[in-house]
Amino acid sequence: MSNSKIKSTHARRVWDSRGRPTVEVEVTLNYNACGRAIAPAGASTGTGEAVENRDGGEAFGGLGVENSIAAVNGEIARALKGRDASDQTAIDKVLIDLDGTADKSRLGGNAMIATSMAVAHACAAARKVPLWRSLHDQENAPEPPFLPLPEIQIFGGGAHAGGRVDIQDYMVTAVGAATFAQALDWTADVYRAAAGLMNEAGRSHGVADEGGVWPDFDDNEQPLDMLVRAIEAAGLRPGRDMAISLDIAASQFGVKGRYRLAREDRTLDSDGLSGMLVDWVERYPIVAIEDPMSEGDKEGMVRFTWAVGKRVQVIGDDFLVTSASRIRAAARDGACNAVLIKPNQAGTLSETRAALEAARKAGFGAIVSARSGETEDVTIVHLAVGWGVDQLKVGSITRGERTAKWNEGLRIADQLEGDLFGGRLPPRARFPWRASG
Ligand code: 2PG
Ligand code: MG
Repeated sequence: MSNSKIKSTHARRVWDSRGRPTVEVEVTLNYNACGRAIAPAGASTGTGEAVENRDGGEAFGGLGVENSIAAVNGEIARALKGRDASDQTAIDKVLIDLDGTADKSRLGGNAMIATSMAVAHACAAARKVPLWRSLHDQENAPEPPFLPLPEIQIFGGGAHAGGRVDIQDYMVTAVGAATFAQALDWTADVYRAAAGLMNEAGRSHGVADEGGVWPDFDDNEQPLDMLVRAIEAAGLRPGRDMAISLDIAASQFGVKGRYRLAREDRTLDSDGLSGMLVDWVERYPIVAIEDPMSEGDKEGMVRFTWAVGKRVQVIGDDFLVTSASRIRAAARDGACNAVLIKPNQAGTLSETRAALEAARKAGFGAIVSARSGETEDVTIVHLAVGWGVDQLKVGSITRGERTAKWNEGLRIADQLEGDLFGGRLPPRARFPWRASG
């Protein structure tokens, strides 16, 4: 298609939700169809992630992105000019070859993912369809398309809340909701209830990095009690309507099988941490646990998955870094049963898609996820719908960079026939604990 040839690629510096610079890329095709995307940024990053290109030096505390922008406006723009934007795999291969490193450190994962996503947006614009539809059509994905089940933060923690508690994300997921809109309605009720209860307890001190209520707790378990109380106060049944989901982000407080819970002033070994989490699974309505062990603790992951993998999703984030080969290895080892899919961990859309494919082949659950440093960019919502991914994680239900995504989901729901989880299985049936009865 001549109207899908790339005419120009342009980058500019914009700002993320932490007030840090990031890269926005605009790709324009012949006949002027245009696509735009912004790179997000993590705080709790896995060591195997595509590396961001940050300038260092004085400006913006070393977090400047002038080198990334120069890379896009210079060599990337030259390499993409005249190429067919509808061949995403070929475009991404150009970027990967041009970068020439294993970790994308030369051009920068931030420059590369923003470019890769902008190309997909431009292509959808040329087709005059929303990105989700453009992706869905190319996939030959099953009809009808459906909305993902949200996983939404109520309390932040860990690296997203100055280490106030050790665990990073205390989330809820509306396993009993009939529609995407209802899942958001219920979550908003729980958020309001949780904020109110914290207020009553004199523990209300604003919000954490991803919009969750600030975690003023005495230990790492108190937030779980508070979540159950908030779910009940919202008139919902814990475990049936609304379940709990956790991101332990254990790489943040564990090295070499030693896990330091600073909030509780104690250090656990791998089995000790695993035992604590298994105990929580027994006593709370938990359906998913992400990164229960640190990224290097494969044996711990295997033992934990063996212990509870039939009852909960054991999700690899830092552990798998959206890498198809790591997912295949984890499947062989039995080290997880689900994976977080973050485009900027992989660095290009094609590699993100390949990770999802590997997850599907392995029978893993998949959750498309935002980063803690986000913007108004809504690409991930389109990826989840277009690729037919069951779940979506975007932080909390407050703050513009989060609501941009949830609200885009509501718009897509309106474009689909009926507000739906697609007439597919009720969402709760997708969790192992339901599948195994
Ligand atoms: C995570 C994400 C989102 P970050 O760990 O899953 O919560 O955080 O982007 O900081 O890695
Ligand atoms: Mg995580």
